[in-house]
Amino acid sequence: MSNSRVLSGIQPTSGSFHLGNYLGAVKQWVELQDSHDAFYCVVDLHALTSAPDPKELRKNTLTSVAQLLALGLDPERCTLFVQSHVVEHNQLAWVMECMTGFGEASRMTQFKDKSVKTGTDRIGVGVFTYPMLMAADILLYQANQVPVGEDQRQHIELTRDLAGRFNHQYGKTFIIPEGFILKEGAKIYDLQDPTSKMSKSAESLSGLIEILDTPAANTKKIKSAVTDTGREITFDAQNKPGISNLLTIFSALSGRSVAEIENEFAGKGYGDFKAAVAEVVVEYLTPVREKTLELLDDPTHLGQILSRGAEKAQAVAGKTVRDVYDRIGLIPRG
Ligand code: ATP
Ligand code: LTN
Repeated sequence: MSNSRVLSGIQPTSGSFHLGNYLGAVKQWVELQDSHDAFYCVVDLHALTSAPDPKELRKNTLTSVAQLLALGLDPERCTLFVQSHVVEHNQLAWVMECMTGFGEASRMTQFKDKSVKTGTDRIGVGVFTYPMLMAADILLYQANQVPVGEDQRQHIELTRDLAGRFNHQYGKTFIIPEGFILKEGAKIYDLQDPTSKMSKSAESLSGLIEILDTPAANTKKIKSAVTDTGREITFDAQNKPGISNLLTIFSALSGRSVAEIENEFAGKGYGDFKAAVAEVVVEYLTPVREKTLELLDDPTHLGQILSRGAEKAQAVAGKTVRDVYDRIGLIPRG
């Protein structure tokens, strides 16, 4: 393991992660555990910006943790914790808010998009300050790299600006993190609308492969995936987005190259191909689903893992906050 540190977070905003979350984010997290000092958090405070039902939030937080473990995060090889268990996130977030310009925060596209949809009167202030909490998540741990999807690039830029601004004003305190923006190839599209990304906010769930859905449900969704005109199984994102998306999924989960799969299915029909994709997906996800359910059956064990994760995280975060408070002139309690 190198000394290089990575940190990333995922929101507990649904009852199951989907295949896009896994192939676009969590799969890389699992790989980075071996090469980096890795910190991963389930960002429940960020999830509050969508005003979740308390019972749902509790359930989704534990289910997120269980899925991350089932997908391959290993508490012996990474630090896995829940954001709200480490109070330093809120402490540093406030300092970051005080260093961010109103105009600067107003230019964040995620906020702009959401305020157009919700209306500026009704949008929560938490959506506005979301990027400063995210900056705190990253800077607390002195992370060198932050593995995220393309949609988070602007937030990473803000984090870098804030870290630089703080260092300039108060002396070198923070490592300036680099985005580790995941490759376009890791983007998975909706099975029914293969030009839009697979997303839990899609209008219909029929194009979404959920990690925790039953094998029968996922098989059905794959078999009714939209395909393209023509009959060849070839990768052509422009003209054959449906088949290309299924090829990406098949390849990522089987570890076989797209060319190899194209060869195997030369001369065969879409029906055969979709049945094979369904088989690979079900074979991959069934043990993950079973492991997740097994972990959820033992909340005491999950609690112990999270408690140890929070302790390890807090040891690092506490040190950063003490240093920051001291530099900005907050006196210690004594
Ligand atoms: P929403 O669209 O409602 O914002 P989402 O389903 O895209 O939600 P997020 O919680 O925003 O999920 O994403 C969690 C992680 O999964 C992020 O790192 C994101 O980049 C990644 N991710 C989400 N959807 C996809 C996808 N279709 N392909 C690849 N990566 C994805
Ligand atoms: N905003 C991110 C989730 C997130 C995050 C972080 C990612 C919150 N804090 C810190 C990386 C580092 C998202 O919506 N995917």
